[in-house]
Amino acid sequence: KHNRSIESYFESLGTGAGEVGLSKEDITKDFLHKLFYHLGRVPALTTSNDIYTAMALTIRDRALRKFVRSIEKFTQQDARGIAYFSAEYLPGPHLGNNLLNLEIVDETKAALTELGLDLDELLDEEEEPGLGNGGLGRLASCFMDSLATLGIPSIAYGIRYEFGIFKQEIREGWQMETTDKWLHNGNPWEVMRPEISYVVKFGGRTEHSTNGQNRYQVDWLPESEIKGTAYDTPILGYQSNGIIMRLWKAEAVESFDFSVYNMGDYYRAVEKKLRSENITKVLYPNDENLSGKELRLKQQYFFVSCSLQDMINLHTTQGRELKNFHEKFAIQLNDTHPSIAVAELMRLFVDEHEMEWDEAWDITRNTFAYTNHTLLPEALEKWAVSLLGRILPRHLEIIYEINSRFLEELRDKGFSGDQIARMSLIDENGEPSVRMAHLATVGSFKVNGVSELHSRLLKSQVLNDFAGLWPQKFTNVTNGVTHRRFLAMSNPGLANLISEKIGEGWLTDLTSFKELEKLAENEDFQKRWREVKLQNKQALTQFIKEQTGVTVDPEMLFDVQVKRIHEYKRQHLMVLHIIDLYLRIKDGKTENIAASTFIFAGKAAPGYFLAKLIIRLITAVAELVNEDEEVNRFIKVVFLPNFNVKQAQRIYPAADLSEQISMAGKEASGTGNMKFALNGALTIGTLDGANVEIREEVGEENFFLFGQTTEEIQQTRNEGYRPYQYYEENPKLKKVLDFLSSEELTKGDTELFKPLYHNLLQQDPYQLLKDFDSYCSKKEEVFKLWNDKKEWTKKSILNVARMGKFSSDRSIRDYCEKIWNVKPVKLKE
Ligand code: GFP
Repeated sequence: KHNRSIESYFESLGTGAGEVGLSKEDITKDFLHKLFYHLGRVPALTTSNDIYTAMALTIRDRALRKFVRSIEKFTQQDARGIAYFSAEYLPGPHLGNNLLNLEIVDETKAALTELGLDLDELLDEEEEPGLGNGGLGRLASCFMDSLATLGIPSIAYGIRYEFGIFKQEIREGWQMETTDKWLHNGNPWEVMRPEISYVVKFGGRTEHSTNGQNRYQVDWLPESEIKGTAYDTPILGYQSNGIIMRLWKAEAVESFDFSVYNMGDYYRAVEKKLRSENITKVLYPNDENLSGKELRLKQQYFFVSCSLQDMINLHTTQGRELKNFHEKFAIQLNDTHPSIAVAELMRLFVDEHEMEWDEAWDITRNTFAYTNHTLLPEALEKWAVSLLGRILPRHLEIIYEINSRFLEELRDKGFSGDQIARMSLIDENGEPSVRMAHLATVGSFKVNGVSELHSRLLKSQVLNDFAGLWPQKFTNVTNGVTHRRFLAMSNPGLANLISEKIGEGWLTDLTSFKELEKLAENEDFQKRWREVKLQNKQALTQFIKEQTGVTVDPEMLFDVQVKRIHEYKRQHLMVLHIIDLYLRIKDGKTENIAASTFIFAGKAAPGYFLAKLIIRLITAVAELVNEDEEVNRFIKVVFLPNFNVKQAQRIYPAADLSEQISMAGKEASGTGNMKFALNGALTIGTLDGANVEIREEVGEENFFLFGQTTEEIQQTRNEGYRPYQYYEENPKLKKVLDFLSSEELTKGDTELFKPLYHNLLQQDPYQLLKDFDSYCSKKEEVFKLWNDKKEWTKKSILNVARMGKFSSDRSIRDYCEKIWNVKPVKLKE
């Protein structure tokens, strides 16, 4: 291609032609330019979306400029690059974050003010890409932020879903799903790359032969082919350059099947095109039974194949040999969703690039690393052999080959028949299926969990046999969150107060928050800390009013649980306690209750009946409580519809208490727990996921711990847990549970919550009833402490001061050191 440096190209374009300035004047000029020449708007007809789009394009230019610069530096450094493979991303709105990272918030605000426009209104205008379900996708995006900030050469590969996670509305108390049209106004942040596209095959059969050079050759004769085209979004780092998020969109290889078209069957030709595009149409919601979801498997394979072909292309066009592939790239598999990549890379090496199996396997196994995010058996992906063989016939052969060699190795090492059956890539119980977590484990050089506890349980439970075989392969990287988005950007009040005291170094080094410890008891600082919190609560109060019509009092304790709705996360445990409070207030026993607003938000998978019923329960309790004059002086309940990143950014800064109450052993890490604590909320939580480490860091005296440990849960189960016994023996709990079928709560439809009631009394798989008392008594402590403003504030400050570990910068440094073996490249200009 060319070897002139990008810099010299820009120079040859003339002074400043390649540069985009960062001053207020530069921004104004470019913004108007975009509005008139790019969008072709005249002032009288300009809509607020036009204004937003023009500003987004103005800022994107600057982001791309940074990205181009980093590509050049990375190329010069010749460092190992990281490819992050994730079927989900939740980047959140880009504009505000890019302004922060470019350090031009004030300049942009001033430019807009001069034009009579308001930056906050513009920020509100942005539709966020909902390309993920929850924690997993948001983690991927936090990692992008840190990769970019730390200067790690990296690329984030994924799927450009046309419809992301559904939009949630509440109608008559129930969750209703509507489609998410995040692209309906266009997407100014992405750049379509028609020249970067790859063909992906599906179905058909394979043909085995020996070619002219006596080489065993397999040809895959597919039934159909689809083209994947790259859409690039620059992701900036703070005071650093940028990386790219490359998402693939599916298209027909040819827009029309001309043979069909010529025969006059126009509609069939169009239909074929539409069918191809279906692959990237929609994101699958979590917690649905995916088995048999052919389209989901196709999505996974589609994005993985495009990404691997792209990487091979990047590698070879730079004149490198494939045998060095693993030295130049590490691929991080974000859960099992992209794990078919192990078989695909083997296919590309062996079938398309004529590499010998052993060499190909060696390179493959030194390229991939796998992150596990859950121990829930229903979430560990398996694909029926029959389905996989029909969609990806060649991959099934490759998986069988990998498996037969692997099982041979186990036999040689003297593993028992039982162990071998357990470890096999093929599950022979019932309908034979491929265990994707086993494929990912066998095909990776490292496997990690996402918190200390989770990594330990991963080794002792789900992947126990593998940990015995390859102890060195297993490691832990505790999750982290970007404190730039979740504090600097979304809580400017607190960020400014902190910077005033300790400077701005924390933006790239969160451990410097330690310095705040000495201010924890300073009265003046405490006062200002509380003022900031109150302002944030006032802002949320207004938002709650707009969204739900409910008026809340910002002086009340804001007690918050926001996350996907799932039984294991136990939103309903919080509800049982609220019912208990309601009944106490009705009985006139209001002493010791701190006036509280309970705030919930989160989506339930559309097919997950009990999760949707939990939402219905929350809204029923909310209605009952909020309308009752006797009660609503003490408590209010709010369910905020359509939880997403944008909303999260309003909620965390305003929370006083963070609810992290999952059953121990079920939440792999949690990241909301970190975002709350970072914003000064105290946590009530179990010893689950990263709660354990948060408590260790902030100090046990600054954390409200309750509930059984993982071991105790297991013991309860072993002893034969009988939830009904707790119901019978605990009058308070009985009263609360019976209330679920009361006329008052159900407005006469007393059957409404019976499924939940029976579930709790008969199985209670997440042991709510057993943990109920412990939770309630911890809440008493919370109420007591809330009345002691100084103590509460002190603990709040100490929580923030000790959050250093939970920056995603630390997580990414851990990945660099423990897994990828790469060093951050300092790119600061
Ligand atoms: C999953 C796990 C969480 C974990 C994230 C990121 O998130 O415990 O923090 O992945 O590792 F369950 P969700 O999809 O449940 O939100």
